[in-house]
Amino acid sequence: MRRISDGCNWPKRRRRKLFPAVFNPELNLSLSQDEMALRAALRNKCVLSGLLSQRSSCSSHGRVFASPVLAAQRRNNSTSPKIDVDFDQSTGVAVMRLQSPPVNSLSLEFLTELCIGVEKLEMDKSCRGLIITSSQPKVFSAGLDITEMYGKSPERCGEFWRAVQEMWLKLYGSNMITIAAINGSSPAGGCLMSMTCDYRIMADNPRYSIGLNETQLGIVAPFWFMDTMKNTLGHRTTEVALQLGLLYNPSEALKIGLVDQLVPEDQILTTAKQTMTKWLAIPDHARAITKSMMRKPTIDKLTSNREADIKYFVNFITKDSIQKSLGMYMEMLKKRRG
Ligand code: CO8
Repeated sequence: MRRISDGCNWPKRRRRKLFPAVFNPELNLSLSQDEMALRAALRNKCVLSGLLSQRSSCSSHGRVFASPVLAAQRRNNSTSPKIDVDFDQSTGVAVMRLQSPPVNSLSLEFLTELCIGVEKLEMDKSCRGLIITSSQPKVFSAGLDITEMYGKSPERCGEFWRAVQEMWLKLYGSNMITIAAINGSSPAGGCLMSMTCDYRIMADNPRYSIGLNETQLGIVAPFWFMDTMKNTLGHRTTEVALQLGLLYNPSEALKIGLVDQLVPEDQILTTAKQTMTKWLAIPDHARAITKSMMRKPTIDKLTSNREADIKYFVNFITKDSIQKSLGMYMEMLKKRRG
């Protein structure tokens, strides 16, 4: 294995694989000074990869501590184009707002910002809780950006899928208390993101829906999407939900345990903060170890099959028949709008 000269034990090739968008100058992401600083630190010190390795090796020991360089940088609340993070030092709770119009669909760029945002909070030992919500009206997240999976090269599809995996690994494996304040529809990848959280509060509006609807697009939810749902709902309910690609309204979602609580939309954030206070009363160390023990087998299953999962995704998504299904689905979305 080739070693790099900046003191990091990870070879450069591995770092690129773990967080490719950071190393891809062609993506031309618009970054805040904070992200630029993080990326610079990343290049120089291999902080993120180091953390990723630390977290996977010591996730059962509670929180991960940051380097002093980054600790100084992250004191400022970060605001990036697609996510807005408001960290309240006095409570130790951050509110992350997804703000990628029109529907918070998860593009490679968005996923990269999201991962950086979560990573920064994860590294801050004063941040104990994260509430994820949406700034977009009526939509929490429309799931994966379909345009990232349609008509793209296998290389680009692979890079996109790695970022999807990274988002899931970061959120499902987070040491922080995570609460999804679902203030709009949350299909597919949006539902997955919600399910990574420790607690889900949804706005009680019958127009909103949540679920893994992949089969309706002619695609198959990967095993780790399925596992996350199984861990939330149990095997039987998941089997029916996935085969039929069901989207549930808030009452139905509450009934099957896909969300934990329904509240009027204007109370969603207050309720999330109140719930967070209850969770914060539990000693962090004990709670985080418990969470890690519950989730580790599911996380390990993906981490040990990551490359195979990417290969499978790329082969699957680039098939003519699947591309045709996605094309038709996108047309249907547009027509529905018209
Ligand atoms: N990706 C890209 N664009 C999207 C997406 C999306 N997921 N969802 C909506 N859009 C676009 C629409 O096409 C529309 O574009 P335009 O303005 O150009 O016409 C615009 O966003 C606004 O959409 P709507 O008018 O439909 O907005 P509404 O507020 O009426 O509805 C919804 C919002 C409910 C979110 C609705 O847009 C919707 O149902 N979207 C589709 C959601 C969906 O099916 N997502 C599935 C994505 S696939 C996924 O997440 C997991 C894939 C796993 C792959 C595994 C393979 C092995």
